[in-house]
Amino acid sequence: MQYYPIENAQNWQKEGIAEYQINGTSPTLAIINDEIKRAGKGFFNFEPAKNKKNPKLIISKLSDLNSATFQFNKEKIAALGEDGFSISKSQNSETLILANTDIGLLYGSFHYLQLIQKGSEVPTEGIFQSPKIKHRVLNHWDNLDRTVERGYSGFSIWNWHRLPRHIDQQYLDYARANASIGINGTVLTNVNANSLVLTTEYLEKVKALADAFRPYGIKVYLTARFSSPIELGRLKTADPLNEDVQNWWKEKTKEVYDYIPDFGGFVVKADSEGQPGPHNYGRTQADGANMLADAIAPFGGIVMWRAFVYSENTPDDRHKQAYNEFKPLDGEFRNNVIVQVKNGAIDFQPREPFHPMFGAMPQTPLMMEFQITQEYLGHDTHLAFLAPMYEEVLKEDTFVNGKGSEVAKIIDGSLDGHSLAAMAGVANIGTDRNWTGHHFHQANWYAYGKLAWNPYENSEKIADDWLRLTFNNDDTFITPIKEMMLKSREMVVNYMTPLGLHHIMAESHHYGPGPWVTGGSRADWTSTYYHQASETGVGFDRTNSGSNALGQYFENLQSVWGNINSIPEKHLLWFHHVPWDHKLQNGENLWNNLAMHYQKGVDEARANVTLWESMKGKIDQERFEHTLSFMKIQAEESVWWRDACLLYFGQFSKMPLPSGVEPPK
Ligand code: GCW
Repeated sequence: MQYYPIENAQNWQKEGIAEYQINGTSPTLAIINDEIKRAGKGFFNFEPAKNKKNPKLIISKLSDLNSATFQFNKEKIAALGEDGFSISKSQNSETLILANTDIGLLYGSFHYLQLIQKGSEVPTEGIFQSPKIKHRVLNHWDNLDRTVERGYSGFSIWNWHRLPRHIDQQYLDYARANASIGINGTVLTNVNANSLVLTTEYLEKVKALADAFRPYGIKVYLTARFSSPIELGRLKTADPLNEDVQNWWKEKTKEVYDYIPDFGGFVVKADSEGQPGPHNYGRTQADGANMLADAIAPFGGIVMWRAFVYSENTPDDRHKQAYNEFKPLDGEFRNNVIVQVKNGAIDFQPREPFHPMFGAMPQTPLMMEFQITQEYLGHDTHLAFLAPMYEEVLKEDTFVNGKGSEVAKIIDGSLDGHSLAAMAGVANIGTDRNWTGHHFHQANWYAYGKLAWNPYENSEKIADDWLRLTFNNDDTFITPIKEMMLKSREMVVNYMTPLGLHHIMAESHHYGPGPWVTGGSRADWTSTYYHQASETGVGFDRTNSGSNALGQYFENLQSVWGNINSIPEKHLLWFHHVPWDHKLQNGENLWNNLAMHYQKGVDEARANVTLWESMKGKIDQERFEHTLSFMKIQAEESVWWRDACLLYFGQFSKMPLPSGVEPPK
């Protein structure tokens, strides 16, 4: 989107945007026009000419094109639906960007400009794309005072004080960035919600944002605090079965739609970490969700009801709680409710097995919630390219309908025939000049968008494209740095939580190591709960000799994961309590393996610094230096993680460090 200059451009690249035609007029088409002008200036330092006699680029909705003049596959394009587009060559070798809607054209135009930047020609068979997931949303955990929960890149970009009258350029840049990767929804507010956002004063502000985002195809959503009828409506209760409460939500929803006729819907976190919810009234999650669903249904909105429900009153393994609560409700939700499930059962760890709810509720559409912000992966300073983590989960086979029942098929609705499909990513952006703190964390925002559009996309392609669009097209830079990106998440797993360890981060802020943390007010808010280290071994027994969380998965997985010798080692300590001297596949015992993983993570973080230093001169000085300083922080802190964890666990294993592992200082 920077449209940096293209050196040694080929003719097709220049001619591709030199003269163009856009059929029709609308705010969205005006944005496309603006992008083409920007691209011409940026790529080639010229001004593309519009509506010349024989334009080489034609951008048009099907309904605005004279099919007698051009040959194209009408049915195929019509089948691409609302957001899809095609890019192809006409018989006279014009490039045609065609779609059924203006938003489809916007996506197609961005795609085309990205091809030009990367130097990739439109293939002769053309490009036909449409998103596999209808609602592709960012979740901002942004508070109204502009702090951001688990946000590490400055403050919230929503300047509520200046809204509604001032529309900051940053909002438009944000909308451009999202549209360029297919994101079509934004939940403006934190799931730990403040009911104030539903007041008339705030709705005016929300409307201003919605108006600004509309031409970019981005719908606005809000988090709804369950107790709002009490806080705003002065009712005595928020019981979802109470008629006054139901009416209050109906009225409120109508008001929201008066301001924002295409409002997307509500996102709700209830009965979790102190948030109010239907439990307060002895009601179920379905009762709560359906009440809102009924209020919003007449306007075409949806309810994204989060499954991140766990409570101190349930002494059972936290892993099991959401499944236990939601599975019995399968089939009880209204058809405009989608249940929003985190990728894993605990909480956005560097690695988790997929959430057992995927596959367990065939009658209910389930959406994926990924975290883009790196709450548990070193915040903004540690480089971790997250596409491989997202891809790993999406590709996991749940076996619900036998082999081939991957999580991605549940999310896109294809496995159970649901048309309501969505994906949410907890945003990592803020007021930092580069949006995301670490320059490379822009890649995670990008990757999220790409996987929401197509959950079958692969990480390698995402990294390759992102690097080429962001830095340059120089393979001596792209090849090694792409490899570095692709390995970076595993590197973080190695120096933080190898072999299935989890939630051993320091208390509250979750940044550094804290496997010793016992001081939380709740058993499940301590680290020792999750690793269970003792002289007998380490790991959480979730097999049938322990909590049997494993019983929530399908048969094939129960038998493979239930066996200490056949479970993939990456999940070993998640499901098993393993003796220190137990031999793993490489013939070394558990302790040695643990130590070697930690050392590997450190070695890789250090090697990244050296590699990056060798890239000096290949990209601009500013981003080079910024990234280098963050990588040095990461390398130093990987040592901190290794030393802390090995010193801590070593008290239990009482074994010496294997050769090749540096002793802690
Ligand atoms: O990951 C945990 C975070 C909380 C967050 C919660 C959630 C918004 O530590 O900060 O609250 O998850 O997802 O609701």
